[in-house]
This record gives sequence, C-alpha cells and structure tokens, in this order.
Amino acid sequence: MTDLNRRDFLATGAVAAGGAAIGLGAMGGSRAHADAPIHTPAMLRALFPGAVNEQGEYTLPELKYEYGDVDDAIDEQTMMLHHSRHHQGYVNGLKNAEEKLAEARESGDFALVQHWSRQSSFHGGGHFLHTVFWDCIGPGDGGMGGEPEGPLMDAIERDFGSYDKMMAHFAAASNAVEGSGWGILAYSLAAGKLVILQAQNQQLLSQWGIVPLMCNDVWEHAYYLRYQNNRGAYVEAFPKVINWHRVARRFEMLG
Ligand code: MN3
Repeated sequence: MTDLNRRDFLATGAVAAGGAAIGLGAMGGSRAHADAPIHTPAMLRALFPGAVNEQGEYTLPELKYEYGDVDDAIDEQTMMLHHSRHHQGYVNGLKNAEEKLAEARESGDFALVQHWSRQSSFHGGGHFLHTVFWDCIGPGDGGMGGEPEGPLMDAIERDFGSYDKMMAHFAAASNAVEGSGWGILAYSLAAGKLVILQAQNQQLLSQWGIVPLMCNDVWEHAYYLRYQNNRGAYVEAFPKVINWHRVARRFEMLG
C-alpha cells in the first residue's frame, strides 16, 4: 500500500468501487463528494501499519528504525521499554478482552461485559495510538524534524491558520492532558478537516469519526527516564523527531 503513488491509489480504488469500499474526501478544500476516491479496507488499515498481521490478528508493529534513532527527543532505553513492554501489553490486553467477550457470547453470560468492554477500549486505544506514534516519529522516508509540505501543510494552514499556531495548540494540548494520555493531530472524517484533540489514558475525550495522523504519548512512561516530571521539556523536544513525510503520507492516504 505504501508504495502506491496517488495515481495508482486512485486506479486501485476505482477497481474496488463495486466492493465493500468507502470514499473519503480529505484533499484540498474539497469535502467528501461523489467523485472522491474509493478506499478499500486494506488501504485504510495501512493507516495503522503493522497493527494486524495477514491473519487479522493484533500484532506489535516492527519499528522502521532503531530505538536509539530518536535520541534527539527520546532516549533508547525508554523507546525499548515503551515499544517492547508497554505496547506489547496493550496488544496482549486487547486480544484477551476480545477472547473474553467471545466467551461471553458463547456462554450467554454477560455479567462482566462492562469490564471487558472497558479493557477492549483501553488496550485497543493503546494499541492503535501507539501504532500511529511509532509511525509518526523516527528517521527514514525523508527524515525527521522540519515542517510538513504539500497537501498536509495546505490543510494545516487552512484549518489552523499556520504551522506555528497548529504546533503551539498541539503542545498546549499535550501539556494539559490531565493525568496520562495523548495529544493528537487528527483528520475528522465527519467534518472534513484537521482537529487537535487530547485523549485521557488511551480512550477518553476522543471524538468518533477521526483518523489520528500524528500524536505524542505524554504518559510518564514515554519520557520519565530523561525528563522525570518535566513533561513540558519532553513536549518541547518532541518536534525534533516527528517524521512529517510519513504524517503527510497518512494524510494523503485519505484523499
Ligand atoms: Mn505509551
């Protein structure tokens, strides 16, 4: 999927137009309309690279870079623990919750449905947001830092006024998350524009109908070894390791 250029993307979508596919309209100033490109389920799953394997099972995504490669903002040991321990825990928790809910459907005993629904939301939110987090930082595919270009920059300027205003809003949202959580730059499928949100833990305060494009994990486990309780210093350093090329590609997948 990631090798497709825009023309191939559109052509492939046209082939799939008769199947189970949906059209989104993220590009330029246009909102969703009748001739918007058609997106297959496989194309949309590519927004969460490595989150499921070919069998549809939840998996820990492999990073496209080494743990030490984002040391400008995040130290190697934190990256290793965060990816291999914390994120793996969310994958395991999501699988377990879905197994327990399947057992409940089999037995008809839904006494614990609230508990396992919460577990599914918490661990699922963790799995999918971390998948985006790893994808939106690190070297490769054009490199880290700088500013976005192309349709994503156009949309940032349209929806936030400027890149600097967007990043000031993003940093403020990340700093002000109450407790553990996330700052998230997302595309609203519902509104056809970019939005900045907070998430408490992994799953609260979200809107439905959004696709996270770029996010910063502000749980202490994401920064504590180097920054201790100084979340602000971590949030300030984070833009050094954003890979805007991959973020832009995620955005352009929606167009
Ligand atoms: Mn985390």
